[in-house]
Amino acid sequence: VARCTYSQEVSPPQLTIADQDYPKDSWTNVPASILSQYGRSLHTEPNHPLSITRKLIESRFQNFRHHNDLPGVVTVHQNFDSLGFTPDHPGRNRTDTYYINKDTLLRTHTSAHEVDIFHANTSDGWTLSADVYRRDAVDRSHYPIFHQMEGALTWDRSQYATPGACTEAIRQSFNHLPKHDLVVEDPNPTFHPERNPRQESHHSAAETEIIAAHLKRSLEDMVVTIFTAADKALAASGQNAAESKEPLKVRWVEAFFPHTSPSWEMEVWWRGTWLEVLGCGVIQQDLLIRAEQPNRIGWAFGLGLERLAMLLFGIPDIRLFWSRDARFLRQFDEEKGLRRFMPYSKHPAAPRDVAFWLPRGAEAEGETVIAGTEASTSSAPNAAGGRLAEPSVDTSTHPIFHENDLMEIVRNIAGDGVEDVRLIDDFVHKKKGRRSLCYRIEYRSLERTMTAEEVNGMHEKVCRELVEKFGVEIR
Ligand code: FA5
Ligand code: MG
Repeated sequence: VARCTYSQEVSPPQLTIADQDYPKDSWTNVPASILSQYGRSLHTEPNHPLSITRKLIESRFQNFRHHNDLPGVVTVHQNFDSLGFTPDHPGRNRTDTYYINKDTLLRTHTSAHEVDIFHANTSDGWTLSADVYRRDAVDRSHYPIFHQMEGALTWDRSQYATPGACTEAIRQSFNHLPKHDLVVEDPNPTFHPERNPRQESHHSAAETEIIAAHLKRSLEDMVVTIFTAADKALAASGQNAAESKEPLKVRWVEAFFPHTSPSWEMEVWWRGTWLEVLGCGVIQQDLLIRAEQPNRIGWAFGLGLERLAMLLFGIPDIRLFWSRDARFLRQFDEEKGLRRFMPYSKHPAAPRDVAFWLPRGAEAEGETVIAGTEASTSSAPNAAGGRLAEPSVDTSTHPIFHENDLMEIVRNIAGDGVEDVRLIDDFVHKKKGRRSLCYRIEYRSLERTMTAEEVNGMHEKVCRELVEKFGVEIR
């Protein structure tokens, strides 16, 4: 049930979300297509694969407190400042984030609640699952709303006679973690002074080492839990998928997050590629100090529930999670146990290309479109989806084109009838001094075959909006 309405630019000057009014301003950029999905809470819907996946992961974190109902509207402070994001961090850009107004947004990650939960201090370990919102690429593993689970475990140094005794307690706890025979690639040192520093003014090398070891082993074990369940599901379904024969493999990659250091991402080998499933690290002590827990030290992670659910059930397309089609929903049943997803008929794809000249002055020679802005909320500053033009462009008539603007136009028009949007050509015409881009849009419904007229109609609308909103010239 949609629990919100979208007010048009003209009147009234506010957005209503879950019965709460928010004044609009020049930052407001949440489209109706997003608001209409707000509050569906798939991660708590009984028998939904996201809910089943969440419960399975929660079962691995016993003695943790599990939070599942924090609302998605948060302050800019919660989402960014409280975590130590710098004022110029690219994740704050309106190209990447849905703003309700300049102070309020739809959370881009579950980390937005870390400081509040640490501050409440009701348990050493906790998880938090929720819907998160990002302006992002369109393809089979990206959707503008997805679900994350945040998790953290901290130890209170003040409970121990010496810091060394606390370190020893963490080691004891580590020694009791389940062992596994998962193949793990972890080629880098736990910390590195330039690439992945430990917090020297707060943590000893021994503390950093043992917290990191505890974190990695816990998350590896979580993956083992998921895949053991997946194997069982496969057996129960009597399926014999080729992918299951590949040995399970994970690897640790150095990463950067403002709220952890050192930091890593975990990737899982899936259908011939490394799929990133989570980010994590040793919690920034400054964050715990802000949360009035200066004596606590520990680890935190944030994982993508869809990514793991896709692995667990063999779900091939992220849009399926939003399906209300019984052919999808009836396949999942908590009582009957896990079963692999059986794809129902695949409808034909309808590719359409759109090629256009960017407005004059937007050629920004040599610069390429930066696709896949998934890392921009959390990662290094250079991981941002780049604006395409230099500031010298005249933006008085049109805003500067950003790839995510195209993604949103397509989503608003085609809804879940679009599977993938990608750049297939990008060149600068030297004589004309203009830059041309060509995108291929794959229209495909998961539920039915679309007619050529229908697809053409949507595609024409996309072209028209590109011209109207960004002043591009269709080639
Ligand atoms: C974060 O959001 C950090 N807040 C994670 C974190 C938490 C780090 C706590 C350290 C401590 P990232 O942007 O990489 O990081 O997203 C985390 C996970 O969410 C990704 O690994 C991926 O599994 C999932 N994810 C990210 N973008 C999408 C998307 N568009 N669609 C589906 N899943 C996504
Ligand atoms: Mg990432």
